[in-house]
Amino acid sequence: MTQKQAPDLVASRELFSLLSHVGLVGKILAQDLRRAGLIHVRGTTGEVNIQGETVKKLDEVANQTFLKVFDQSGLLCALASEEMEKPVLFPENWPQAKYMLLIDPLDGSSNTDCNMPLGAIFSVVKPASNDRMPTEHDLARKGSEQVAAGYLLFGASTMLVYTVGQGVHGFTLDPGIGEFLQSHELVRIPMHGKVYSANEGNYHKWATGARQYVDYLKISDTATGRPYSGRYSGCLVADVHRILLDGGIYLYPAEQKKPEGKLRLLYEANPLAWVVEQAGGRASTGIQRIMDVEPKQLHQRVPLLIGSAGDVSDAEEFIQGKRPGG
Ligand code: FDP
Repeated sequence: MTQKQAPDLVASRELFSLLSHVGLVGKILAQDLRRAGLIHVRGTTGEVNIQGETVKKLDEVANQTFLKVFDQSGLLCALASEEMEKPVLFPENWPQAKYMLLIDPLDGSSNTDCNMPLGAIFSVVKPASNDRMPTEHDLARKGSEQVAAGYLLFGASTMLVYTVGQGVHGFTLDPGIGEFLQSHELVRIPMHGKVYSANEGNYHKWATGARQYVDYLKISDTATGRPYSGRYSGCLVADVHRILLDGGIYLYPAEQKKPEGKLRLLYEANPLAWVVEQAGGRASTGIQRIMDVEPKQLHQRVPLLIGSAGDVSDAEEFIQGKRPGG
């Protein structure tokens, strides 16, 4: 082994260990979610989180599970969560532990009480400098600086899907042996799909371009495979997972009164953007590549169009007013 290879190998072992710990969180949460109706974890805690959203008991359970698993791991110098105003710093692990984890511990919270799919999203970054223990500011990194990203999907089966920049790999939890086994290798997303996923209840809040794009998807045209089918589960992870495998587009666009959109740049958009790009797709704000957005703060929101490269490009053209009528 050359000197150049040695640190890479150590880094990849640590990353592998970090991903295994995400898998452990997945196993614990899958167990809780399977019994959610029996163990009094449905409903709300009565609190409102930093995002101004009502906290579900399962949001809290998921957040605590990530904290417990990673607190004991020794792998992180910092952990930021969509559910917590401030990140948790682990000075005791510095400087050995160079990774920082950002999580949406439970994605699709409105699905918790009706046995619909849920997810968890993670992004791993490293501090810009090795000279000092990172601060809150160091966690807000561009998506293009991620070193690992992915999600857990709690659906009919539990899946762990991730990238470390060498394609996208999917693992399915075999409940019989309690292990994630590889089920999807080097996933590729088609250039166009047949599905669009959006909360159309917000149609009249969207800007003209987004409305015209969705109108366009509904018009019959054999050459472009329209009309597309609408599919929206209320869980970003589940909707993006379908699109990752079959193609199409998920959009949560800017609204006239909420130009920043709804979804969180660091906890949701960046990690999913990297997964989808690694599979050959695209992710955009409508104006800019998601992974090039310069974050200004941890809980920043961003409009999101994500999925098949051709579909995202079409949507961008409408949103930027480059299509006739768009
Ligand atoms: P939720 O607020 O229920 O956690 O992450 C936010 C998210 O769900 C996504 O999972 C989902 O796609 C979207 O927001 C749902 O929002 P709407 O209810 O506004 O459609």
